[in-house]
Amino acid sequence: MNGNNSDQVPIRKVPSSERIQRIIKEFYNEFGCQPAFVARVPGRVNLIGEHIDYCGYPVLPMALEQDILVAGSLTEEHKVCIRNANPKYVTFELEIKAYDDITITADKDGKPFWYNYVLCGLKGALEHLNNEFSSGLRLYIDGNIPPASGLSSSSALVSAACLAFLYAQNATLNRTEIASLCARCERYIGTQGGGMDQAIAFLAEKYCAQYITWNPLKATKVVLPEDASFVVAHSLAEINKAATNDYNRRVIECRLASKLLALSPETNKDQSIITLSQVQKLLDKTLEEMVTLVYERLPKSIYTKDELCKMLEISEEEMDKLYLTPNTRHLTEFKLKQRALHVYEEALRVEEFREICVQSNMNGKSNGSIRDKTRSSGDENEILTSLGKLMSNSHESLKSLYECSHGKLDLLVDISSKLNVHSRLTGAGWGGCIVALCPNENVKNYIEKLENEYYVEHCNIDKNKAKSYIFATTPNYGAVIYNNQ
Ligand code: ADP
Ligand code: NG1
Repeated sequence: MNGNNSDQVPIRKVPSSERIQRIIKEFYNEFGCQPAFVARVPGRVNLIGEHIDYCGYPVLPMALEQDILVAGSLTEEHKVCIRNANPKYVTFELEIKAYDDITITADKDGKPFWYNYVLCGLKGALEHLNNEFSSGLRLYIDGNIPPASGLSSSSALVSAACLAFLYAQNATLNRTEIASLCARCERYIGTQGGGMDQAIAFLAEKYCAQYITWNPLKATKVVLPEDASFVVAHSLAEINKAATNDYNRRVIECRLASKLLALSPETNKDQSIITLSQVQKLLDKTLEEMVTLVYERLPKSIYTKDELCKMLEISEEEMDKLYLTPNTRHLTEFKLKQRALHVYEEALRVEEFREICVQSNMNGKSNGSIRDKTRSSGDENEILTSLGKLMSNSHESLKSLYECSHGKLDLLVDISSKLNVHSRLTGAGWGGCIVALCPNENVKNYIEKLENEYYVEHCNIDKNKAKSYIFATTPNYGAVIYNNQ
């Protein structure tokens, strides 16, 4: 990984920022030697396109300033020593031989131990290296992405660990390859994620969001309207995705919906069709036509496992093996119509959102471009309102069709709406954060009002503390290695 090629993870001189200097100092205090490098992987906020990456549809995230830093140094012992700057995360050490030997376990409540995310990254790296590695690693981790909040703290951790190990072994890997590798290896934690988080972590660029497409993985810049600010606000409800089956349940409901939609004499035995985008391609229909097809072919609100087996002409064992995950095999009822409708309609919203940004950019009214003096503030308002409405519709769909919202997220969205600001839950949901689209000139006022009306009045939180749960953000850089050598 030499980092000189633009396809590769960049390698930069160690910056003098307070946080980097602190991790270097703490690493020394902990291990008695200097780190050889620091890997940095950012969190992300998804602007639109929720729960559709694993269905094969494009998403539109941007990287945050908040990140996971991993300082590392090589050791001759074939061992990995993992420490965290935050004392609530326990120390862990592991002898490394082969990826097969790395097992990922959960605590007694079914929640993965924090270091398991690091182990996922190491396991992926070892797999990529075919177990050929020359040294062990000391790792010291410091993160400031709010955990379990839909801002992708877990993927940043997995990706930073994988990147650190590969870099330490001098592996060559471009950014798309490592993003795909990290998406695959995070699944060892038990959730069948789609790859959005790892893709934006490695492919993000400053000043623009990315339109991410799959097979092959590709990121295309989306310049956001200059007068738009994106504000992230935490609902104060946390949820660890891997500790419940809520996420995987949605993944498999989408798989089963794909199977039923594809049911026709020529396709029903085609076991390779498991995503809603594959069915769309197979049937050669538009997204709008797919919405109509969902109403025709998936009329029921609930499908039982028995009837699905009959319709798909498979046994229960085959169904378990082909489509379900260990934590969804016991389920007996599935919602297919609601999930498929959300996916096709959300995919349409992503296309519209991107198109509006592209148009607004072409008309010379965006970041980095020369201002078009002929554009009126009325035009600007119209653009932001159109984008905002797509975000509000996305939230409504996630709440009612996908059922992945939370009362606290809905309250934040409602308060925002009363303040004339459109917003939506971001990330997996069931807690975590909203992202709001706010005209630049209203940001201060919006944040101030949300602090009072949500955090102080509703959550009984001190005004100063409230400030730490809400922030305006702009698109940031992707992963980087810092090394002075
Ligand atoms: P997210 O939406 O933030 O990715 P997840 O539920 O997938 O949420 O993962 C959150 C988990 O990731 C935390 O419970 C913790 O185990 C781990 N994690 C996140 N940030 C850190 C950190 N800075 N240090 C250690 N572990 C972390
Ligand atoms: P977060 O919010 O980071 O847990 C998860 C998935 C994404 C995507 C979103 C919903 C993982 C690692 N991430 O993100 O792939 O499906 O939910 O859009 O599973």
